[in-house]
Parts: sequence; structure tokens; C-alpha cells
Amino acid sequence: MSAAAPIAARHKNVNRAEVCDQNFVEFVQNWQGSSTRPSALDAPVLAGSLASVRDFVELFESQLISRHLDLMARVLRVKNKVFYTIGSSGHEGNAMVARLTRHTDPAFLHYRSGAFMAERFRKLPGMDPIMDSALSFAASKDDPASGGRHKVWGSKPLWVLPQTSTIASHLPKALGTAIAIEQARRIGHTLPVPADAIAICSFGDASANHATAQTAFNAAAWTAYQKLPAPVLFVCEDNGIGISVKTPNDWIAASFSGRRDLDYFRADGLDIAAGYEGVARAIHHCRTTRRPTFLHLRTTRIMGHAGTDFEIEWRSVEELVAVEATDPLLRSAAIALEAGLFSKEQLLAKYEQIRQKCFAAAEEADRRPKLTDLADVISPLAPYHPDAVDAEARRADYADKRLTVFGGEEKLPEKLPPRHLAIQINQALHDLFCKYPQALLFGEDVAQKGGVYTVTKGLHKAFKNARVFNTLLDETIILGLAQGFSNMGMLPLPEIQYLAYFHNACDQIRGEAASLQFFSNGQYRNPMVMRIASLGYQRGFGGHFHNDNSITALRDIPGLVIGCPSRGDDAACMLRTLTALAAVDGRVCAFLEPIALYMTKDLYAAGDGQWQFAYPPPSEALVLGEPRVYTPEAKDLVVFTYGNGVPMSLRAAREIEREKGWQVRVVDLRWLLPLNEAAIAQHARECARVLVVDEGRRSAGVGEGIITAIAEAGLSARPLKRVVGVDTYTPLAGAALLVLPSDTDIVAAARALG
Ligand SMILES: Cc1ncc(C[n+]2csc(CCOP(=O)(O)OP(=O)(O)O)c2C)c(N)n1
Ligand SMILES: [Mg+2]
Repeated sequence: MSAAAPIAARHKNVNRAEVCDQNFVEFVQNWQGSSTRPSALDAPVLAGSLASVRDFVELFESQLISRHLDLMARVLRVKNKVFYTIGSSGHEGNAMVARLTRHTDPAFLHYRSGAFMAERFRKLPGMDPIMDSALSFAASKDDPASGGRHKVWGSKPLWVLPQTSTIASHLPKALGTAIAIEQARRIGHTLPVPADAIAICSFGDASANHATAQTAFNAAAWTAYQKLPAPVLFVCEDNGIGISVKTPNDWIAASFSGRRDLDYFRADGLDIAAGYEGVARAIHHCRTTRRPTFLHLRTTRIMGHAGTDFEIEWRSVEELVAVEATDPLLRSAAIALEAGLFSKEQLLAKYEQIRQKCFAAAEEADRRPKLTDLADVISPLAPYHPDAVDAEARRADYADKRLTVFGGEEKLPEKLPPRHLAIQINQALHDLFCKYPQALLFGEDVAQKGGVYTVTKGLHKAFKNARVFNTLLDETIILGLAQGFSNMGMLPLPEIQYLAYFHNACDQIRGEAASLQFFSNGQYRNPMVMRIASLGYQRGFGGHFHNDNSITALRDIPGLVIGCPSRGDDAACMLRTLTALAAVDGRVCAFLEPIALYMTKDLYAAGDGQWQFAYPPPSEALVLGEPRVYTPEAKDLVVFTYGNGVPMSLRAAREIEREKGWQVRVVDLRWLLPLNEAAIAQHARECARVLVVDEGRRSAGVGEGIITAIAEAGLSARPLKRVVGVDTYTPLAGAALLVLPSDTDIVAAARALG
């Protein structure tokens, strides 16, 4: 039997939260060291420390608040009064980062940032860290951060933007925010924070390995390498473990201390007296040099990953005891006693007093209202003020600017002959850039080249590099930048080069951008209009990755708006509506531009020019959800479609009319999310037969939504058929057309309707 066995036996059923709690009490009770006389508030707390007595006393209190919130959560979770137990114990040194930064430095926090939060609460008068946090733990509707939607660290007045649980996903937007702070000056934009603000973002040591984290480090360094400012403070809270997987010894230092253009600092987060200087140096460096800064903060993890993690089941007791001995609160207690700031009794009394406050707040939070109404839950998700959006979309008070940009009255696009989709998107973007001085367009190859399909040609020349610029080749960063710019009040129009390449960055929209209004109870918003070159039919060219027709990954993102034009005049109007939705309601929007229609000029026959349209003057816009209906008086057959399906269906309609003598109505939905179910039902009701032409994939595509809307309207008895893409990747060359709907497929399906 090993010597450890008796210890193990003793600890078998012991609750580690109680152990840590008891450790603190016993540590203070048993403390034998001598005390010096308390020094003046401004004097170093211990000889040689950069932290003053005042700094230390307040930081220690923040640490204790954080600790007792954790302990409270463990106790009240089992009584169903608290719904979250991932704690901050062992990480309380992060309070130093809060103390040495400002409440106007936007912060994107790790879930173990309780002490940072408690300390940041000091920055504004009249705020209550304990009650506010307790309300979030209790999922109360009164939670000032998320309105009871999640346990988050967040605060509008304190510039803490609530984060999701997806580790590392907040690093790109933190970098984006830092870059936005600097970009504002270059475009004359008034920032909501001081010009010398920095963006702070904290994360764990295991998270530092994540692709999303690594791309943010790389992009920060890529920026600094070009001598461009990027004042982001990456705080790696290194506790040496991620749930149960140990980080190799010294991995964080080894991996980050020598990285080019990512300036590395380290500090001991387990010891305020010793660690304060390192934290201060890192923050000073970041603020004054405006360079990306990596602060490696030593922490430890006390009480396991979460309340559900019984470490004793997978880790030896000796190891747990050793970890618990590194508890930073024991070190803070020692400093407090050594510096004579508290007697043992005073310290224990303080400890108990904070415990009482946390429990009292939690009990009070438990009595506060919960979210009990569905409408309440989703109210911040997709705000929509139709009148204001419409007025904003039609606002055309930039006539002088457009005269300059387009080069005179006779060159205004609405005075020119009808044009095709790519040109009209380009003209609409020029108009929007005149309208919104805070609009930015960025992505891969969008600047001098004007994009792969020249859709953004001329914008860089007209609006210069500060507003139209190439990014590095990474979609996650492009979308992180977009969030950062909108966090700082700008209007980003990020471009994703191809729909296939949206998917590898999808989480930045799905998990992050689209969820911000929800998890912040509408207090924060990151409006944007993301343009994506999309869909198939490039005449057999390009293969799958340039012809991706999968809309599914976008379709179920809550709160997202998706527009998909089939013709240039609609595209121009839709872009106005989307930017208005972003500006008025803070919406995250996706604009799927059908590549194969970019240059399409003809509809029925080569040279007929029937797919070119007059440019709508800037006072025209579209109402969200409103479809375009061709032959609205037709009643024999209605075809629901969008994108490439529209010209195909119009051609097929002519054939069906000829063959069957039917009148065919074609409905271009234009808006794919939210789907206008009422309009779909109305048109289906008015027509004898229904055809759905969906160039997306069969499974979970738009067509399913259309058919569901029809069925739910009680119209399932209507003869109905769907022409839809096959569930496959798109092959190269002519074989591509085998997997996508064609004109003849549409005619054949209509024929089969009787
Ligand atoms: C993208 C993603 N993958 C997995 C998880 C599940 N998960 C939550 S925390 C965690 C470990 C994180 O460890 P670390 O970054 O060291 O932070 P710590 O909890 O140690 O502070 C994992 C795997 C997650 N939240 N997000
Ligand atoms: Mg860790």
C-alpha cells in the first residue's frame, strides 16, 4: 500500500469546494507569520511590489467576491436556484487586468473572469458586482447582462460584451475591435470609446491551441508586421489544464514567447504582490505601442472544471491537494496578514461577510422573475421596425456625393441604359458608400482587383484604402473584423469570396454575430451585410467549390436575414434594405449573389437583353420579405423559386404555357430568411398547382420551407412538385448540370402535375 492511500481514503467523498473553503479558513487561523504595521494607502503592499496597499485591498476584495460567487453557485445549484457552476476559482489574479485597464477598454472575457468582472464594477459608481452576477447565475429576467438568457460576463456600461461558451470564438472579434479603434481615425468616424482604448480578451491555455485562436494571433501579428496598429491584449489564463487534458509543461511560454510581432509578457496571477508589475507592463505596452500583446498569466484551477466535474474520480488526491495549495487566495491572505492590513479575525470576518452577501444576493435573485414567456425570450433576437427600416432604405440625401462619385448628372446609373447584375451591385455599393461614411468593404481581392468577378471594381479607387481593403486570406478573420468594426459603430460589408468558403467560418455568424443581440438582451449589436458570391450554374466551370449551393448552414441561424437577388435592379434595392436593417435594427444580414447571373444579359434567346434592367434611383428600396411576382394574374400554376431558378422558371413557364395552355405565375422569393410564409400560402391558395424550383440541396433546403408553409396553410391537397438540387457535391465540367435543376426538369415536373 502506498503512503498516499490513507490520504486517498480520507478524501474519497469529500466535496472539493468545501475543502477549498475550509483551506482558506484554516490557513488564516493557522497563520504564524509576523505582521508589519500597515503602510499608507499609496505605499507598496509588500516591499518591492508595484501594487499599492489600496490596489491590493480592493483587488483582494474582488477576488473574495469572485470566490464566494463560485462557492455559492455550487451550493445553490443543487437547490435549483443557480444554473451555472463553471467558476473562476484559481483565476482570481485576472482582477489585476481589470484594475489596470479602463471600463472603456472593450473586454471579451473567458468564463473564469469573475474577479476581472468584480474589479471592473469598481470603475463606475453605484454598480453592484454581487447582485448583478447573482441575477445572471439565477437566470433571472432582471439579469442586466443577458436578461436571463445565459450566465454571461457582460455589461453595457462597463464595455464587457457577453461571450458564448464556444472557446476561442471571441478572439477574432476582439482583434477586429482593436483594429476598428484605429481604423476610426482614418475614416473620420467618432468612436464610442476613447481613441487610445485597447481591446482585451481572455481565454484558457487549452483554448490557445484552437484554430480560431491561432488565426487571431496570426492575423494580429500579420497586421503588426506591416506596422499597422492592432492594440489587442490577449490574456492567456494558464492553469495548465483544459477540462481533464493537461497542457504540456511550459507549452504556452514555449509557443508564444518567441512569436514574431506578438509581444509576450508573463505575470504571476497567483500572487498579486509579485504579478502586478508584469500585468501593468503588458497593458502599458499594448496601450502605448498599439501592438498586439500576449499576456501569459499564471493561474491554477480550483474545484474542477465545473460543478459536474468530480476530479476525484479521475485525478489523484495528492495531485488535487497540491493544486489546492497553490490557491491564489491563500497567497492573498498571506499578503494581507503580512502587510498588517487585517488581523486574522478581521480577515475571517471579511470572508464571512462577503459569503453572506453572495448568498443573500443569490436568494434575492432567486425571488426575481424568470423568463416565462416565449415572446420575451426571443424579443431581442430579430428586432424589426419596418417603417424606420423603409424610411432609412429610401433615404437619399447624398445627391452631391453621388454626383462626384459617378462623375456627373449624365453618368448617374439611373440615367444609363439597363444593365446586368454585377454592374448594378457595383453601382449600388458605390451609392451605399456615399450614403454611409462609416461603411467599410473588405475581404479577399476586393480592393484594386475589384473582386474575382469585378463586382467591387472602382470602389477602392473612389473611397480609398481606409474604407475598401484586402484582408489576409482567412474567412474567420474577415467575419471577426466585421464584428469588431460594428462593435465600434461602423457599418461593415465583408465579402466572402465563395459560398463554399463561408462554411469554414460559419461559427463567426452562427455562434457569434447573430447571437449577440440575444445574449446581451439587445444591448449590444453587431450589424453587418455579408456579401457572398454563391450558387451554381457557372456553365460547367469551377467544380464544387465555386458552385456551392448549400444554403442550409445559413437558413437556420436565428435572427439572420438572407437575401438572394436574381436581377440587378432587385439587388440594388435589396442592398439598400439590408443596410437599412443593419443600421436601424442592428441586424446581421447575408446577401447571396448568384455568380452565374452576374454577367447574364439575356433571358429567352442570345442577344435579347431581357435580363438587364434599369437602375432604380436611390429612393427606391424593397420591403423585407416581399417577393417579385411575374404574371400575378395567372392561376393555373405557381412556381416558387429564387436566384438562378427565376430566369429558368420564366423560360420554362413560357414552354408550359405553349404546351399546356396554362397561365403560369412565377414568384421570386428574393428573401430566403425569414421566408415569407404568408405570401407563399397566398399565392399557393390562388393557383391550382404548385411547383417549387430550388437550386439548393434537397435536404433541409429552402424548398422544404416553402412546402412546409404550403402544408401548414392547409393546402397540402394542391398538386405539388419540387425540382431541387441533388444531395451531392457538384462535379466539374458538364456533369455539374446533372445535379442541378434545369429548364427541362421544370417543364417535365409541371407536365406531371396534370
Ligand atoms: C470550440 C469548443 N470546443 C469544446 C468546448 C468544450 N470545452 C469547454 S471548456 C474546455 C476546456 C478549455 O480549457 P482552457 O482553455 O484551458 O480553459 P480553462 O477551463 O482551463 O480555464 C472545453 C474543451 C467548447 N466550449 N468550445
Ligand atoms: Mg486551462
